[in-house]
This record gives sequence, C-alpha cells and structure tokens, in this order.
Amino acid sequence: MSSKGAAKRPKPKQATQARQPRKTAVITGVTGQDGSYLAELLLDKGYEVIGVVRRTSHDSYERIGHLLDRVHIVAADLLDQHSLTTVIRDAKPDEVYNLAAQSFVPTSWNQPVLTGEFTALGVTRLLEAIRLAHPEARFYQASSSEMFGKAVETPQRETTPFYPRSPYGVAKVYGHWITVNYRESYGMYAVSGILFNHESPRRGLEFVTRKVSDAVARMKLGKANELRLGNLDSGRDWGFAADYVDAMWRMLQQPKPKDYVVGTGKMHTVRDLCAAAFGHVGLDWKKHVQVDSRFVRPAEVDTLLADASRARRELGWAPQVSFEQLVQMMVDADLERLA
Ligand code: NDP
Ligand code: GDR
Repeated sequence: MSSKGAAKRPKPKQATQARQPRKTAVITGVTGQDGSYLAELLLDKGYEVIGVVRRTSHDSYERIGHLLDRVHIVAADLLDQHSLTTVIRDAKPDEVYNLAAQSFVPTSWNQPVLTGEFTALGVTRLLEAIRLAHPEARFYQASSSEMFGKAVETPQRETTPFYPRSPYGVAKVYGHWITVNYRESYGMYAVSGILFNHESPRRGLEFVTRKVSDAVARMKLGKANELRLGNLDSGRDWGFAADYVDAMWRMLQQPKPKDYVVGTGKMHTVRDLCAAAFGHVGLDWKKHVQVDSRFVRPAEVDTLLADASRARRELGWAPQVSFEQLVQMMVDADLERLA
C-alpha cells in the first residue's frame, strides 16, 4: 500500500483526539463546609480529588460521607511541615486549595497563638511544600473579607487597604500576603480569593446564620423558645457556599494568577437575618431574640459589602442564590433534620 493511500484513510479516533489526562486536586479542610462543596464540584468536573484531614480520635466526615468512595483521604496537618510535603510530593497535583483554618472569629481571641499557627503559618508550610515538591501546582488561598475589618471604604474591592479586627483577621492578612509573596518571589501560580461570608445547610452551628436557622427550626417544632445573640447591627454580605467554591475553581483556570474579591454586593444586618428566618415560618423574631453580652466581640466588624466586579468581569462569576433563598434553604434544611 502506498503511503499516499494510507494517508487518505480516516485515522482512528484515539490518534486524533488525545484524551485529556485527568486533573488532580488536593483540598485541605475537605471536612469543612467549603471543602465538601468544592470536592463535589471537582468530582463533577472529572478531577481526582485528594482530601487532607487531620488525625482525630473521632472522624469528622459528616459533610463528606456521601463522597468517601470517590475522594482519596490522606492525613496531614497544617502544623506539620513534613506531612504536607509528603502529600504534595506523592500527589503531584495540578491544583491545591488551602481551605483548612481555625475559621471561627471568636475562638481566635481565646486561642490567638494556635489561630496564627493554623491560619497564618499553615499557609507558609503548604506553600513551602509546593515550592519544594511540585512547584507547577496552582495554589488557591482561602482569604477573607475579615481582612478589611474596620473597613476604610465601602464597598470593599481588591485594592481596599486591610484593617483586621481579630486575631483571625490578622492571621488571614498574613496568609494573603505570603501567597502574594510566593507568587512574586518564585513565579508560582498562587492566588488569594477574598471571599465574603458564605453559608449553607452545612455551615457550622456556631456561625450566626446557622445558629439562627437551627433555633428557628427548633422553635417551630416546639423544642425551644429563645435565641440569645450578640450584636444585631452588624452588616454582612452573605452568599451561598456552593456558588463560592465555583469562583475558587475559576480563579485557578485563568491565564495569569490574580487575586479576586467574591461576594453578592448586597448587605444585610443580623437583625434582617432574624426577620427573614423567623418570618419564613410565621414567627415574630422580636418575641424570641435576646441580646446577650457573652456573644458581643471585643472588637467588631460593622459593615462588609463586596464589590466583586473584577470577578464578574474576568471570571464570568455571578451568585445564583439570593439572601432570602439562602435563609429559607437553611431553615428548611434544619426543619427537615430536626423533625
Ligand atoms: P470550616 O470551619 O467549616 O472548615 C475548616 C476546615 O479546616 C475543617 O475541615 C477543619 O478540619 C480544617 N482544619 C482546621 N485546622 C486544621 C489543621 N491544623 N490541619 C488540617 N486541617 C485543619 O470553614 P469553611 O469551610 O467555612 O471555610 C473554608 C476556608 O475559607 C477557611 O480557611 C475559612 O477561614 C475561609 N473563609 C471562609 C468564609 C466563609 O464565609 N465560610 C469566608 C472567607 C474565608 P476538622 O473537620 O478536623 O475540624
Ligand atoms: P464572621 O461570621 O465573624 O463574619 O466570620 P459569624 O457568623 O460568626 O458572625 C457574623 C456577624 O454576626 C454577629 N453575631 C453573632 N455571631 C455569632 N457567631 N454568634 C452570635 O450569637 C452572634 N450575634 C451576632 C457577629 O458579631 C458578626 O458581626 C465568618 C467566618 O466564616 C470566617 O471564617 C470568614 O472569614 C468570614 O465569615 C468572612
């Protein structure tokens, strides 16, 4: 057969369409709220997902129980350099999402040093692991609107100066800048997503949205009658966690590493949150909510409101769930769970 004739034959599919290799992602904090939604998103996209968990005497797989047959669980701790380096060296991931942290603001006043170790130095340990073992990996750092703290302008965007108001906020500022520094020092693809509050039925019970949705469900079912809260005046830009993990993924698909603010651009107070949640089940929040000084913080962040126009423009990202839909979703989920 002449080579000409052979060239005319249609090539088998495999030869022309090289299969895309499956991407691998490492998620620290996979047992947390965001880790569980991000693992779902990446599995849906065909990634191999490696979830980092720290050793505990009881497992904390409540949020990822339904994913355990598809996520590879590995043990490592943000406090332990060697364990992080081993994970990165063995996995050689395309993407690393650093979601692990001591994430509850009030605890950061009680445990400021530990919060700094996890939430600040933990970022450096993970960046060092990547730099030494697999510098090609793209890195996402879970930065926070708490870095804006006593905000010097409203709304807050990527260029707004930081003024953190808690040991947690201070630790996140360190995590943000060390990420920027590794990008600029070593040319690593490292980005910081400055995410505003995002919630879901998987939110920890101590955070105010979930504390309220859980209490409302208990009251509706006759299991409780009172809810004690701190500052009702503080304003937050609350969105739905599943929307926000999509923004994280989009940040790692860009041609150049860049930092982005992510939020809805709408602010509500804790009072508004109470009105929406109690109102959803036909209760009057004013009859049930008591202000309790135990829940008032030593220093408060009064108003957080995102200007996410860079994320909208460059990532094509937009929130899909409104504040009202979010609150109703959380109350309904707690009603179902407790009924
Ligand atoms: P969660 O508190 O729900 O999850 C935190 C995760 O970190 C858990 O999986 C926890 O594991 C893990 N973790 C804590 N300490 C360590 C450690 N030393 N080593 C390894 N893992 C550890 O947080 P979210 O999912 O809400 O938030 C994810 C990230 O995003 C956090 O960094 C948070 O600070 C940040 N963030 C969150 C926002 C939000 O509104 N949710 C907004 C902006 C930023 P374990 O289950 O064992 O406790
Ligand atoms: P935040 O979330 O501190 O913004 O951090 P949280 O839900 O704890 O507080 C929001 C606001 O509500 C006020 N508040 C109360 N908060 C709690 N937890 N409990 C109460 O009883 C109560 N009463 C009033 C608070 O004073 C505050 O103003 C969250 C975390 O997920 C961080 O990890 C993340 O970085 C930021 O969001 C963005």
